[in-house]
Amino acid sequence: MPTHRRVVLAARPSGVPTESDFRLEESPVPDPADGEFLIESVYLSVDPYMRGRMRDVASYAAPLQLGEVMTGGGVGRVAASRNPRYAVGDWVEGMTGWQTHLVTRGAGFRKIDPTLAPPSTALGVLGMPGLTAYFGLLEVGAARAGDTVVVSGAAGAVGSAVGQIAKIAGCRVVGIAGSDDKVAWLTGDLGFDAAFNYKTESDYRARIRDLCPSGVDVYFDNVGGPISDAVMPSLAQGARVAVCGQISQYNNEQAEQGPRQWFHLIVKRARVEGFLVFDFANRYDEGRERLTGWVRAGRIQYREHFEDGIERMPAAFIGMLGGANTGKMLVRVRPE
Ligand code: NAP
Ligand code: FER
Repeated sequence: MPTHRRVVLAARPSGVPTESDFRLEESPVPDPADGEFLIESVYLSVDPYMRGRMRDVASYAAPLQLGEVMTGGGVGRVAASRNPRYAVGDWVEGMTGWQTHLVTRGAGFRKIDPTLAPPSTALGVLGMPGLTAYFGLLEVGAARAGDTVVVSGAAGAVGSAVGQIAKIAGCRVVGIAGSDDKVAWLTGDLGFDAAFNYKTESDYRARIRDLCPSGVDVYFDNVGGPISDAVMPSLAQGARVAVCGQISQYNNEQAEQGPRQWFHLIVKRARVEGFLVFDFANRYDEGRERLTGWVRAGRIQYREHFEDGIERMPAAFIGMLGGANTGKMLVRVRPE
């Protein structure tokens, strides 16, 4: 008998989350009622935003309650259906939560075509992170041919796509990431013009200045903190800072001081703009189509880091927050 297994929020973390903040629960697999279908999860996503959902602070969604299934996107297959629009075997993507099974009427789910690309990519380069890179770079950052683009968190799901889209757009690209292997991937395989390891570099500011002699036209910020402070003095005239994420701050219980390097915004007539990928929801089809074309043509490469088994969700999430992933961090719940 298959069992429905799910990971719930057991305690609100203080600082870096630990395994004891999560709990694995089991119950019988539910049956779909009329109009519903049953999804068997195959890949589940762990994403930085989930750290925010664990706090007792309202945002675009109400905070998770203790005992609730962790929020998250997933890809799976229809295992039973009483909904005429979904047939057994269909691949679907949507907000499954951290669980092996889900019964739904289909709201927020879409079918994916496994012949276009591996289904797991619907959570990474062809999913929310890829769309974030596409719209954040081209719309918010307004990257244009000839621009110098700096991206932090460069070897992650969003950052690795940002750099490659920027190359396609004719930009010069500099990445900042947390290991020599990540840097080697960016410059050796993905076509970044330069990259450095912030964990072994003592003077970020000088390094960025050296790598961007004509200044930074677009800074795609995934991390915030000291890395972002160090980019500001190198902004070019009319620069755009697209604030996508601030992961260096997500485990802080007390907000850090800053940002304080904003005098440079005056001198450089620069614009800083935060955004959420959801702002572009009415253009997702366009974004997915272009990303799919680039991936299929080999112009965008991607990597996935897989952990195996629903019980590895907390470890995958904690690992991702600490930089264990190159590319997109995913959990494989069952074989395809
Ligand atoms: P990811 O980059 O695949 O994984 C997170 C990475 O963050 C880790 O691999 C780690 O790599 C890096 N990191 C962790 N702590 C850090 C620190 N103190 N300083 C610098 N880097 C640190 O995750 P993702 O899903 O692509 O998300 C990247 C960023 O985009 C996050 O900030 C996320 O919140 C944001 N995001 C925003 C939106 C939106 O709509 N605005 C949507 C999706 C994602 P290193 O080894 O390099 O440290
Ligand atoms: C993210 C960081 C923050 C993200 C969403 C948010 C989708 C939104 C937070 C909020 O509205 O409180 O990486 O990805």
